[in-house]
Amino acid sequence: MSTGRWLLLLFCTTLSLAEKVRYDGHQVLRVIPKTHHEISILGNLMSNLENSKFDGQLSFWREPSNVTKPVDIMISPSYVKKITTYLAHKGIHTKVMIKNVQELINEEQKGLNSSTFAYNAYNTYETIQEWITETAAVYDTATEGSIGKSYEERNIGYLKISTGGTNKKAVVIHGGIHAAEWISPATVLYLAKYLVEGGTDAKDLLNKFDFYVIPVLNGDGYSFTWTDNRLWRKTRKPNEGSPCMGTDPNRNFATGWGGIGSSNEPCSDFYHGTKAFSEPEVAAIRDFVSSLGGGDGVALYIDYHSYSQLWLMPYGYTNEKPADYDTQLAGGKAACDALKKVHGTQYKYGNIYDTIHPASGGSCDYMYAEQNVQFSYSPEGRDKGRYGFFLPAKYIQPSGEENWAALKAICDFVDTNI
Ligand code: 0X9
Ligand code: ZN
Repeated sequence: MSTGRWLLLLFCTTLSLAEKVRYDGHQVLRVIPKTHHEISILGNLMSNLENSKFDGQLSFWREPSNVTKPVDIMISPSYVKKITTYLAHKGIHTKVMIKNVQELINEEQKGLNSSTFAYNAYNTYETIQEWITETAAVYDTATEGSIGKSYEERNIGYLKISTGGTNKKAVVIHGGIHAAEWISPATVLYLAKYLVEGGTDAKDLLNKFDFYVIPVLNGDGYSFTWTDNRLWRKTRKPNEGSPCMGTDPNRNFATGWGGIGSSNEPCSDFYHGTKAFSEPEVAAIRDFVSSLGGGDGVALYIDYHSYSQLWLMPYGYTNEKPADYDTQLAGGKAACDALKKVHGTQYKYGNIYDTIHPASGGSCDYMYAEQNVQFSYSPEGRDKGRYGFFLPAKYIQPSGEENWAALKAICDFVDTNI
């Protein structure tokens, strides 16, 4: 390569690095609150944060909810000492989960290949959409479709996997509603791989259901995590009158919209938007599930997230249990038991409100309560906080394998219980 081209390459690399948000010295601290008093102290920290007192210095990766439920807070270097001292003063113990967030990001970036698709790697929005087209071209059972467009007009593609026949109900699976949760699309792609490759197990499932797999629901946010800010969570639609962009798509559905565990502050990572379905991506999945007939056509809906290793079910907006809770819970147990058999990975299962945190306006609640999909789940994949959102790529395959076992188990369960 000529010196000129080297310099150009160096310039471009430096430029793209310089443009990205960096997290040098940012730490992730875990607090396990022991009392309701401690929860309210953490809650105050969080609302101070939303009132911009800390101006981007703190970010809650796991919000305070119940006693014994871990709270993970990412803190900028200049605030680490202040916050730990403050919490220690209040008698609250903190544990460092991640010493330097940027180091984990650097590790991850080293292994990225943004131009070719691989199941065992993290893939860009573009290569994932190409994968849809190519997979549909290769396999007879697979067809390509779209549920609509994102705010920035990215196509929200899906792969339908079906062996035909009539009266089959649908299973709708999607990843990437939260942009930073990269293991979610990666795992969902693995599930589609098993389905199209059509082993005996896949054939059994395809005799029972048609599958719709949407690898990345929030393509704008996901692309932004590759180009600008690895920790971006929300959509990318600007908010009028605010310098902050985006809405938490998993607070933008109608069920309990605007309630507990969501924020009306556009700068918050849990911002619920101006109204339910204000985000085109959220409206698109609503309309898609409706077009399949809601609960009449869809037997099972799964919205994959990370991290925490939980198999979550309705509700998130209230601590009340749905009428179908016992059956839904038994389905969750079947999924988690099967998942654990593969690599020993333990998931807990239960309603969102008690098992992770109150969350209003979520997909899982909406698909059950409003669209009448009897089995609606939001699993939180690997890990339990060691790597958080930066799960090394070598864990994609095991995550895919164990979630395939979980999918088979939940589909069998749904088939016999619907
Ligand atoms: O808070 C959320 O949206 C989910 N956790 S995450 O860390 N992935 O953001 C949990 C809520 C699960 N689902 C629904 N409320 N639908
Ligand atoms: Zn999520």
